[in-house]
Amino acid sequence: MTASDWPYRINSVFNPGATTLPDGTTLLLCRVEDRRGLSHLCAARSKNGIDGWKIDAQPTMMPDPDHHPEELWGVEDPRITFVPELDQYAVVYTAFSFGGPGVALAFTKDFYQFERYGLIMQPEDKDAALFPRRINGRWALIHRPVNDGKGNMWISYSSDLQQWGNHKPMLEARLGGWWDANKIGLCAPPIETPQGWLVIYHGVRQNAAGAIYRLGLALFDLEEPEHCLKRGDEWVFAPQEPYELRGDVDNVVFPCGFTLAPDGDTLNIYYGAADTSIAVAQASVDDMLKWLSETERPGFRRRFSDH
Ligand code: BMA
Repeated sequence: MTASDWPYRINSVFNPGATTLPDGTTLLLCRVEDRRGLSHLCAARSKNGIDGWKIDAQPTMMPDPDHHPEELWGVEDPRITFVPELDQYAVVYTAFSFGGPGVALAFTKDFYQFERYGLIMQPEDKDAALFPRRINGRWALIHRPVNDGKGNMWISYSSDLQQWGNHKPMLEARLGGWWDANKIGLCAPPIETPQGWLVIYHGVRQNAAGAIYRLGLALFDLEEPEHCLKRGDEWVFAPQEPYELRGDVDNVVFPCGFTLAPDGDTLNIYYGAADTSIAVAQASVDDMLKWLSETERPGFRRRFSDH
């Protein structure tokens, strides 16, 4: 999808959250940038997840700065997690205002009405998603605070979804010339597999021309997700097609969501391409797990950036 598909005038559409509705419909909650430069969220629905998208006639979730000043400059990059215990979808998104980007949480049953919980992680923090179930009795959230220009993935825990603590580093950016040096962040919400939580993350590589956003894989312990079991050395997906290489921000592939087919293996990964359009790529969970087992260097210290 591109801006020209939209029923109202916009600049660009990218970085959608994704989920499958009970009737099998694929729902994307798209980040839409208007022609002031500010973002809101808009839902698009498709029977097959590939084409025939029906886009809401108006913005689905606008920033609400009167009640939520943290949304003054927009709401961005939603990650959707269906939470069976609550029978609702959690939408974790970036709220942007004076302090910078922060992590906000809302719940919805239908993607028409949203109940906002407000900011749950103060700026500068983003790239966050809720786990679909409690882990050892507590809710868990992956997020990416930034300190001194370095961005690592952290995990935090809560018993009520409002107060968050027990903050632990989960995955650190590597250093130097690595594709995932200095700044990484979660892409889509973690995928539960029998071997662990499979996480697609992005690495931001700065170079003379700007930055390249590429994707890598890591696997985390099911009951202690701050513990990294495997981390791939190489990226698995990078800007390559013209629409990924050129746009409002060149060289960006940025997924915020996936759907899992009834076969339990095939993922449709929805991503923003060059901050300008929405694209989809297919992958197999099995293949990704196999790849992680094959590419790992033995004896590699996974979490800390000492290599
Ligand atoms: C990140 C986020 C994304 C965006 C990417 C590339 O920091 O703001 O929304 O797609 O930069 O501009």
